[in-house]
Amino acid sequence: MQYAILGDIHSSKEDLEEVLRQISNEAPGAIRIGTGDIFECTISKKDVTAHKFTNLKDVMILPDGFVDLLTFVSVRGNQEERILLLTETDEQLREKLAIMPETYEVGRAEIIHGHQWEWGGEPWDLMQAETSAPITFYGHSHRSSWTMDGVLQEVEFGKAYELNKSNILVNVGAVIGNREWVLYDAEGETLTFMKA
Ligand SMILES: [Mn+2]
Repeated sequence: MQYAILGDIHSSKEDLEEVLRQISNEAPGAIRIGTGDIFECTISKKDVTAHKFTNLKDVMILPDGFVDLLTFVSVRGNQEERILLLTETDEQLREKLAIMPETYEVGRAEIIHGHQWEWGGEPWDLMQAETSAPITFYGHSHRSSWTMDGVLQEVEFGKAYELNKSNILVNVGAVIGNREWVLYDAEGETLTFMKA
């Protein structure tokens, strides 16, 4: 089974369309899965108050037709969590956000947004990850990268890397701006970074 893993879309409809087009061309049979931050929340973390908005459009970017492109499962990111925290409405989209899982399993891999982990340093990066699967796909920092046993590996777009070990962490990059995603072949145990 092949999986097309994509995330950090941040409501960028054009970038998502380009990535979905490439997935359809390069891996038409792949199951698409999101790593979260599908939507962009327009209220920053520091501006969050107890006030509850009753209109989703007041707290998020929602381009026309964007939701129609979201035909795949996604784990939730910090953007979705903030949108939920800020709103109180029976709009159907809010319910869709509320049921997004925190993690999702595919083959021997797990998918998580990654904001749950410890981030920091200069430049800002992942400090510590708590993983439970041999292979973990995440996002959050908008940088395509991967490590095996904590050692940073090369990233060449379009090249298939073998995942013959455990303790593998894969940052799938961002759809917004970079149009990056990852193709994971669970049978052949390969990983290919892609860029549309
Ligand atoms: Mn994020």
